[in-house]
Amino acid sequence: MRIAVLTGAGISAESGLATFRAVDGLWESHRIEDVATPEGFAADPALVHRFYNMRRANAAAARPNAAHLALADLARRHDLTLVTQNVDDLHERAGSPAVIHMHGTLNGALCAACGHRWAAPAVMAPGDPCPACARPATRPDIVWFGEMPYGLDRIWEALETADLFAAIGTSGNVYPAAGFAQHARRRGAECLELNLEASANARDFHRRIVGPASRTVPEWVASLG
Ligand code: BV8
Repeated sequence: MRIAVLTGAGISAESGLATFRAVDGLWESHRIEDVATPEGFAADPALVHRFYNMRRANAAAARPNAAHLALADLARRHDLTLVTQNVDDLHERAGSPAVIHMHGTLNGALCAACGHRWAAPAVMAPGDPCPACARPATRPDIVWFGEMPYGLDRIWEALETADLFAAIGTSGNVYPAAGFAQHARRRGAECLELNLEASANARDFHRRIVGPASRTVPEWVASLG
């Protein structure tokens, strides 16, 4: 069976990482949409680096939970494409072999001048020189609002060939990820969401399993055989 899974901040909530909606989209009294944008970075790179340095430290201190581990197990028994909106590395640390980080990663750094990518240091600051071109044009390798998500060709392909699509711990507010269920459903996939409550795109799913991911995801994975 071909399975495509999309995860959001809710799968990492029980690992202690705050979701976006939990902080009602505010951070240091800034709207997330203002901090996580190229304009926000240009306006105040120190603030944006502070935001990501904090999240990088939180992610490093967190541990994968039973939901991350169950998805790593699922990949050993089924043809699984795992897509995450999350920028933490908890899927990898749980043992998932291939993770598509469509919104980038906290552990990645990018040079806006030459496109060079390298492993981000724990703390990044404005003016850090790029290791390749030495220009002070470094930024977190994160996809901000208004920027093109990564891996979309592979994601569309997986959604078009999936027998089963599951969205786990995502509120369905951010596009194009929030359109994935409809895309898969139109091509015949069975669509399921696992969440504490109905998401904003709940109508795109055939079924919903309500509860904390650390319980519902292992149970769901076990039910797939
Ligand atoms: C794009 C990285 C073009 C940053 C993120 C106007 C101007 C410009 C753009 C737009 C616009 N209007 C719309 C857009 C598009 C925009 C968008 O969707 N905006 C929204 C605000 C309306 N999207 C973009 O700009 C994207 N790029 O459109 O490019 C394009 C167009 C078409 C095709 C291709 C390209 C880029 C968006 C990426 C932004 N970057 N992340 C960072 O992380 O700091 S988004 C960020 O927020 C996350 O990555 C994630 O995607 C989103 C948060 O969503 P969730 O993961 O769902 O988290 P949330 O807190 O919302 O929900 C948690 C859920 O978990 C809840 O449902 C809760 O009930 C549940 N939960 C909680 N605990 C548990 C649980 N479930 C189970 N168990 C638990 N224990």
